[in-house]
Amino acid sequence: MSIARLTDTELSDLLTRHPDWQLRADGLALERTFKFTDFNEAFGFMTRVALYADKADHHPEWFNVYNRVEITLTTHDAGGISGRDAAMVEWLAGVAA
Ligand code: HBI
Repeated sequence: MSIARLTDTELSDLLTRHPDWQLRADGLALERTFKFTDFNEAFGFMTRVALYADKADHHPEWFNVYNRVEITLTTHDAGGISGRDAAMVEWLAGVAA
């Protein structure tokens, strides 16, 4: 299924609103590192994100070690960053304030 990519303006506005996120060097994904108190907090966060991802049918690329969770968002079906990634950035802003 092909999904539309964000326009340059939409992407720029998103990154302005959410400065914790960076654009990957190839411009095809968004990246953010989350730091928690300990592994228990980090994994609890990951559990919430997993349930969101399953419901939204939109899955992060992520890495976890102890209290650190690195999340990369891209839409494979769009070959870049789509509204689904933007929606997840907005949702995550409320989860890990
Ligand atoms: N997650 N990040 C991401 N990108 C996708 O294109 C995607 C997904 N999860 C499920 C999904 N696509 C399904 O629609 C199938 O296309 C795999």
